[in-house]
Amino acid sequence: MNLKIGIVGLPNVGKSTLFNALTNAGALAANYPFATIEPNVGIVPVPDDRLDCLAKMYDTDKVVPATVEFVDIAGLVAGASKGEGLGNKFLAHIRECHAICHVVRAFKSGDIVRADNLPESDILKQAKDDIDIINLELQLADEETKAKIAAKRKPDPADALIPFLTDKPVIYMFNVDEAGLTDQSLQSQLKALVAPAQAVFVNAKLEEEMSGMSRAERREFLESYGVQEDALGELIRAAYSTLGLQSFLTAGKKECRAWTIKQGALAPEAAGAIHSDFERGFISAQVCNFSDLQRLGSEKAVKEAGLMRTEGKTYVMRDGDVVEFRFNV
Ligand SMILES: Nc1nc2c(ncn2[C@@H]2O[C@H](COP(=O)(O)OP(=O)(O)O)[C@@H](O)[C@H]2O)c(=O)[nH]1
Ligand SMILES: [Mg+2]
Repeated sequence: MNLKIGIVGLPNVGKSTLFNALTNAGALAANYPFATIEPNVGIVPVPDDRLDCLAKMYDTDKVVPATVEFVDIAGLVAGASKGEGLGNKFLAHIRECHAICHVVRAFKSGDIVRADNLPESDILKQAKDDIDIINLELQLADEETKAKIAAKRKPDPADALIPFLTDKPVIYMFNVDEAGLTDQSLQSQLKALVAPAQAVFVNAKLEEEMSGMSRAERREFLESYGVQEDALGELIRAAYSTLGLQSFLTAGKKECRAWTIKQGALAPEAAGAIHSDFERGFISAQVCNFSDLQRLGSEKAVKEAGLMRTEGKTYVMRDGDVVEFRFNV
């Protein structure tokens, strides 16, 4: 599956800055050309150290990471449903998204005015007000959709399949300033504000400054601010866990590749992520765990250690499984 995430939030919270940083980070992380389909849509490879390791081990010709598509959705302001600002027509773009990344301003800057033009006073209270505005607009957009459906003279069965915005899982991305990055008290209060939804904390300005840096440089740079992972890594981790996703790997001379599947998926379903024929004609899966492969250094060594398994139709896939499927079509 190609994970798709829509970025929403009030104006001037840092959405576009983050969108640019996320797409840039992905391009660098995997040294893989990302596609900007439209100025506000970008496909980003999921950074995965395991793939780099496998690529070396198998002297691979081609590395294919899993991908995430980001959509930067502009135009949401208070009253968007009544046509304020650009209105809410851009929300159509998030109907197809698996999750929403809701960017919330939690930095202080005299230069960058808040959407409501109010002076910055209380980060926590203003973050809550901002979140409520966006969530209300999402709710109103859904009500508008429901009203349109109800107004139809003849019921349309396809309407039952319309995805509502308020049903989408939300990950809150708080755009904090440098102090906020390590302010545990502020972070736990912001977390509590949105629980049980997941919260991640990033500094869009720093993320922007890292454009052009290698992965190692990015790590070092972030560490100097007390940060472990960049915004892309944080967001993807939160999205995988919120959506109950995991990845498995395929490895060989021709190609090393990461695939995204649901947690709890059985082997045939995982095979189906590669090709529907693989699922239909599934016979078995040769499976070992990435950590064994990494520790022992080669597929041969894993086999000799008795750690290569043959699994059948009822095998429950695990994150980091390195798999070769046997199938018959
Ligand atoms: N001080 C500060 N400014 C930021 C930060 N993130 C974004 N900005 C600035 O805020 C302004 C609006 O950012 P933008 O990404 O365009 O916001 P959008 O309207 O949500 O897309 C720009 O001038 C950014 O440089 C941040 O973390 N700290
Ligand atoms: Mg913008």
